[in-house]
Amino acid sequence: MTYQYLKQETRGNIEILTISNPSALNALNSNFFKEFNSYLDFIESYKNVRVLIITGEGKAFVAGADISEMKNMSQQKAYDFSEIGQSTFARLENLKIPVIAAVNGFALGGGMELALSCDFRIASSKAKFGMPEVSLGLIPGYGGTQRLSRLSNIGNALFMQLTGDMISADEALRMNIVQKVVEPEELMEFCIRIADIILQKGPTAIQYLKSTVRKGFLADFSEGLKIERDKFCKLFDLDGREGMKAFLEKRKPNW
Ligand code: CO8
Repeated sequence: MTYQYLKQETRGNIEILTISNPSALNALNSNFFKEFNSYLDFIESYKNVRVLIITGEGKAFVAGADISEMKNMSQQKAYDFSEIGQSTFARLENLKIPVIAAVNGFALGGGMELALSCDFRIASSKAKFGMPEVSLGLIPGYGGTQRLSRLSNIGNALFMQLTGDMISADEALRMNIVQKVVEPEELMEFCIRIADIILQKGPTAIQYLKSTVRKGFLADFSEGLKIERDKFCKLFDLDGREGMKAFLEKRKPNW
């Protein structure tokens, strides 16, 4: 399938998705969300894809929602635009497979919210993060008010969102917003290396791990433990049997 705002590359079991609208710093408009949802349909149905990496073309990861599209929106249209973004990013967050944000440049507003919806973030040392909505007289509308405080802490979330200031990749690392900072030219290869490590693990275990952590994070602690033991025991009839046998036989598992 060909897209206007997305570039797709498959490397074995790894998918690299590049958001591509560089003349507007990859700003997210309504058509982007239509395309992205049909791309997610593809990812959900194409079982060969086991890790997804998302990046942006040019100097931005994504510089936010498209301000030129939003400027004349009615309240109802803005509500709908927020809902589309929220549901799309929730869908991304809940994909069965791990999703890595390869943050190459500006990740602002809706772009930072997109990065926050991925499972973890690897940043180029040139990346900049920010939630500048208040500078436009707005607040974040794609989940940023909720995800950032859960991921980092409430002080960091309020600091970033009340000032609207941009922070460097190193500051984002200190705030637990990103997991690693690498040189720009190493960003994609580094993400692929991480994806390759994940591909060596039990494929069902990886999916169970992701859903257990994600569901448990939103549940209370004892419910989280229940989710964990339900998934844990199922793996004894799935990847776990072969993984443990292979360890004892001193060979690679054959999953
Ligand atoms: N929307 C539309 N166009 C954009 C956006 C954007 N978010 N960001 C950049 N562009 C465009 C610029 O207008 C410019 O277009 P043109 O060449 O036609 O003038 C082009 O991209 C290049 O940008 P700059 O010339 O500004 O590039 P600089 O390197 O000088 O500056 C910045 C880069 C600092 C990233 C600057 O472009 C900037 O501040 N961008 C806006 C960032 C921003 O405010 N983002 C938040 C948007 S609001 C949001 O994301 C809310 C999400 C929730 C929505 C809920 C639904 C209702």
